[in-house]
Order: sequence, then structure tokens, then C-alpha cells
Amino acid sequence: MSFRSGFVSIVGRPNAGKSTLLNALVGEKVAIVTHKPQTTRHRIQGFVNVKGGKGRPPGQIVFIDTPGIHKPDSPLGSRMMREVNSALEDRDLVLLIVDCTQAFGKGDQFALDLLKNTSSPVILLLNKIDAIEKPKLLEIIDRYSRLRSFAEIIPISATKRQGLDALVDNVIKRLPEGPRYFEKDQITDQPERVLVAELIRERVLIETGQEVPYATAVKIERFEEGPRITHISAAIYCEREGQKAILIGKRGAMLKQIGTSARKHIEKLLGAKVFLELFVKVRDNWRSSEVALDELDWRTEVGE
Ligand SMILES: Nc1nc2c(ncn2[C@@H]2O[C@H](COP(=O)(O)OP(=O)(O)OP(=O)(O)O)[C@@H](O)[C@H]2O)c(=O)[nH]1
Ligand SMILES: [Mg+2]
Repeated sequence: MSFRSGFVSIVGRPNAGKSTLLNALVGEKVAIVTHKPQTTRHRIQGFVNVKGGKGRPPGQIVFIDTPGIHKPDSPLGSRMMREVNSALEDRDLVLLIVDCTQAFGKGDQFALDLLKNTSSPVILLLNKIDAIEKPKLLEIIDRYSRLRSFAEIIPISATKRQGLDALVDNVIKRLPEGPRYFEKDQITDQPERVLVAELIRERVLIETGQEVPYATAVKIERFEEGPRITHISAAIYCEREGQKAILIGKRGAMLKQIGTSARKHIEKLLGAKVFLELFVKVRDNWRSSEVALDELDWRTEVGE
């Protein structure tokens, strides 16, 4: 059977499980995951190589994780939504992922409306089926089928890896004949230092309370691989002195906690011993400044 390949965007509301799904499909952690909405801020590609067999063609799928669909209330939010919109353009397929544990609301309608902008076929993924009863699932299927037509509706659990085989099967069959775009051993378009910055941001999101995480960004300032240890210095940006005080904590306890847990995750990622230095810096209202947003964008970070 001929080799298939193509680009498949994963879109949906914040917290629906897009990044969890990408990681589960790729088999490695390429996108950070937290229980807080609006964790992902930029597009992340993950590559999945598919072995052929039993009526399944061989191929390579480029999945694109995106920020959660929301109504932006800041320049940062607008940029995040630009990432979503561009992920809806010229794709072979779009996967709309829905959190089945949440009641249908305005945000879901907003997401469905946004999909009117895409000319690609849309597959509906009903996620988190591990956490609901069957009658509820049937109710959701019924509701969505009445709202628009989908190329397919597939119930899945990204955390329990249920339904993922059916998903890959379905996706690869719909892709056109095409080349292998990326080397077999490459799993993502994200450079190592961006993955490292994201792992630090993940720890900040998980360790800190309500308001601080959304006001933070992480920038790697030094990344030096030595023979025995990799030295990494990173700045955690926040918007106000009060947030800085929270991030540092009593006698530096919070920053230490973030650093220790981030270091463990980074060492696992790099497969090397790491010396991690973290600084907290205040940059007034960076989320509203186009200049600051440019500087903190990962593409600037890696010099692209
Ligand atoms: N029970 C259950 N929880 C899930 C499943 N998939 C994801 N989650 C949880 O849902 C939360 C959000 O997951 P993410 O993957 O970060 O969601 P996201 O759609 O990428 O969110 P944003 O990046 O904020 O837009 C996390 O706490 C996940 O562990 C699932 O299949 N079942
Ligand atoms: Mg995400």
C-alpha cells in the first residue's frame, strides 16, 4: 500500500486534553500538561510513524497541538488564538476534542463556530470517557451530531490510551499519498531548550496558586552542555513585584521547590545531569506588550 502523510490539527477548548493526546500519540512528552486551563501557548508539532498492515497503509502523521479556543482578553490571548486559527488553515484533517465531563456551554458553541473557518474534514473526539457513564456519552454523541456533521465521531481517553488505535487508523486512511516529512527518530519540531523552558513553566503552573501562573513566562538564558553536567539558567518572568514575592516564597522556598522538580523533569528529558539556576524577573504587563511577546516567543528564543 502507498505511503501516506499529512498535517492534522488538534483543536478544542482549554483543558479538553489536546496536549495529553499529543503526548499519548507520540509516546513521549513533547507538550506540557496541567489541570489549569490555557496551559499551551503556541503550536507544537508531534510526529507519529505508522506501520502498515491489516488494511492500514504505512505513513507519517504530523499532529499539531494548539492553545485552547477562547475569547481573548489580552494581546497574549490574541496571539494564542492566531495560533489556533492558523492551525485550521490548509490542513488535511482537523480533530475537535471535547471534554465529556463538562456540560455543553457557550464556549463549546464558540469552538464549533470557529470551525466554520476550516475547509478540512473534522473528526470529533469525545475525550475523558474514563470519567463518565455510557448514557452520558450517548447523550453527547446525539447532541453533537445534531449541531454539525463530522467525518467521524470517536470516543477516547487520552490518559488511559483508549480509542487511540482507532483514531490513528481512521486518520492515516484519510491522508493523501505523500513523503515522509521528518526523520523517523525525530518526534517534534520543538528544540530542546524550548522543551526545557516549557517544563519549567509547567512546574510554575502546578506549584503556584490562582493568578500567578498566567502571568509567567520562562526564558532560557544559558544552556551549556558539559562532559558531566548541563548548566541551565532560566528567567521566570512575571508582571508585578507581588507575583515575584510569591514565586520566590518564604526564604526562597517556592523557587527552590520549582527548581528541584523542574530539574528532575529536565534530567529525564535530556538524559543528563543538570545544574539548574532560576531567576525571577518582573516585566510590567508583558502579556499586553507586543515587544515583550515577541521577545518571549519561542521562535525568537531559538533565533528563528
Ligand atoms: N480523566 C481524564 N483526564 C484527562 C484526559 N485527558 C486529559 N485529562 C486531564 O485534563 C487536564 C488538561 O489536560 P491538557 O492535556 O493539559 O489539556 P489541553 O487541552 O492541552 O489544555 P490547554 O493547553 O490549557 O488548552 C489534565 O489534568 C489532564 O490530566 C482523559 O482522557 N481522562
Ligand atoms: Mg495544552
